[in-house]
Order: sequence, then structure tokens, then C-alpha cells
Amino acid sequence: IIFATGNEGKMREIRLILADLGLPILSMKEAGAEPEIVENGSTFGENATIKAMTIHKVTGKSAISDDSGLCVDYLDGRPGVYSARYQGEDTPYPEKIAALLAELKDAAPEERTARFTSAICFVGEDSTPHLFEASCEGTIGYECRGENGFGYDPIFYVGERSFAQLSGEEKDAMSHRGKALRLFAEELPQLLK
Ligand code: ITT
Repeated sequence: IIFATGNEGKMREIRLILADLGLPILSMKEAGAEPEIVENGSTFGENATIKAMTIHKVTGKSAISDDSGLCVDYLDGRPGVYSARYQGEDTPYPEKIAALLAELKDAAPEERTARFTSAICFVGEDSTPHLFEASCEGTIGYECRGENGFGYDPIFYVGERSFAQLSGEEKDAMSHRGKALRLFAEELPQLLK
């Protein structure tokens, strides 16, 4: 199965979460397939489908993808599907995070609710896309904490700790991506039939 992602943080998590399946999972780089993928959908599900279908079409192999993002209630769900592109695609995360915290400067603690959502799309040999979606509820903190994870993890808190303060296993047990990938893993025997 080729994982249609260029994001190394996602790739690391996916390998860990799906390790028990015993399935060889290749990154696009390892598979030698790095086409341009135009993520012009308006939902996580649409974008995940675009990514997995593109890689499936280019390689003829089974493909899986993740489209995910951070939805902040005080910002009416932004940055959402634009999480990677927020403040510019190539802007480093410390800057994206500073801009997000600035947008929330007047938000009271109870107004800082947010969730990460992940849509996982699997496309097997029959070329049919299958979607699995899950979320993880949390709050946006006031400062960065922790060194682990990637992206917005240092400001996304579940209880007292940010995602970046959790070990890989702790994050996977509760994260949007962990939940969605476990839904996929449960369904996989059916999908491979
Ligand atoms: P691919 O499309 O190549 O998979 P991407 O990083 O562009 O990589 P998305 O379009 O799905 O992926 O954007 C997801 C963004 O949402 C990601 O870049 C992070 O900014 C954020 N994000 C998603 N899951 C996250 C997580 O577990 N921790 C922190 N940030 C996350």
C-alpha cells in the first residue's frame, strides 16, 4: 500500500499505528511516485479521496491517504482544510502558531475549544475509495509546550498536556489520525477480500 503523503510527521505516525497489520506501507518517495496533487476539495473527505485516487491511478497499486486539520470554534472552524496552507504553505510552524494565538488573543478559556479531524481514504484494486473519519476534541492553549509531534501539536491541549508533550503511543491512542486509522484497520480484511 502506498501512503499518499509528503508529510513525514504523518508517515511516522501511520507506520506506528498500522505496524500490527503486517502490511508493507511505502511512502510516495519510496514508491518513486511523487505526482503533483491538487487538493482543491472543500472537505477533508474530498481532499483525502483526491490524494489516494491520484496515487492509485499513477501507480496502479492500492493507496491510502490522510487529509487532516485543526478546526478552531472561535474562528468558525478555521484553519480547517487550509491548516497546512494557513499563513502560507512554506511558513514555518512557529510563525503559523504565533498568528493563530494572536487571532485568539481575546478568546476566553471556554471559547478556545477546537478539534483535529482526519479523513483516511483507502483505494484498493477495484479503484473504489473508502473513507474513514475521526476527530479529537481539545483546546488551544496560550503557549507552546512539548517537543514531540508536528504541526500544531504544541498548542493543542487535551486536558493539561499538549499533543507535543505526549509520547507517540499516547498521542496515537487518542488522536484523530489514530482513531481514523483504527477504523480503517478494522475494515481492512473486508476491503482486501
Ligand atoms: P499531505 O497532503 O502530503 O499528506 P499535508 O501536511 O499537506 O501533507 P494536509 O493537507 O492534510 O497535509 O494538512 C494537514 C495539516 O493539518 C498539517 O500540515 C498540520 O498543519 C495539521 N495537522 C494535521 N494533523 C495534525 C497533527 O496530528 N498534529 C499537528 N498538526 C496536524
